[in-house]
Amino acid sequence: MAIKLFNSQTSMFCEKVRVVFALKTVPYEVVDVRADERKSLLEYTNQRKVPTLNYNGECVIDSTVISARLEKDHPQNSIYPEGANNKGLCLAIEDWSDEVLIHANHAMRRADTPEAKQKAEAEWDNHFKTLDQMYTGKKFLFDNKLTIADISIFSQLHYLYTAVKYDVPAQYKNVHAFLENMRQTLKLKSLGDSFDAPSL
Ligand SMILES: N[C@@H](CCC(=O)N[C@@H](CS)C(=O)NCC(=O)O)C(=O)O
Repeated sequence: MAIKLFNSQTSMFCEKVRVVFALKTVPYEVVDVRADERKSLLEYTNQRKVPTLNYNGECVIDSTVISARLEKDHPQNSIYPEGANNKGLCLAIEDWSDEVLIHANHAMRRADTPEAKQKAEAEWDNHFKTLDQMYTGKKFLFDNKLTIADISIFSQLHYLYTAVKYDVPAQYKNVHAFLENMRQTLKLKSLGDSFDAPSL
């Protein structure tokens, strides 16, 4: 049996999962859902969301569930920090990033009037302030070790940069430093590239 990832190269949640696969060096096949307008995904799962995994015959949906499942079966290079307190905090930040930053990304992408753009910028500005404080003096959030919290945050910021084409304002120096750290960690030639390496 093989592992198949129903993937869209531009989806931030798919990028999150591709990074986890690479960290753990777990091989997988890619099904590009854009190639057949999600027909094979719909046939397999009766729903449209990616990332979806055919995990040796078992259907696993949602980037958080997929990441947790990969961690359970492939514990090498853990995506979580040490200790129950930090793990709980890490999961909460993963969820915040996936549910809250995505909202800001959608708002910015869909902003089609100056008022909507201003509102979306204000929403992101709040999040940049939070992120800039979170990354003060830190390469990564937990013990300077890359975790799923950093990966989730990066995938949203990366989408903002690549797909929404919005630059993080220069004043948020810690956010810029984090993006550069992640670019180097993921061995991306430029921040404009999407991540799809098989290992790290
Ligand atoms: N919470 C889900 C979100 C997945 C999601 O929203 N995927 C988007 C692509 S970024 C999608 O496939 N949307 C298509 C649709 O809803 O029809 C996760 O973490 O995987």
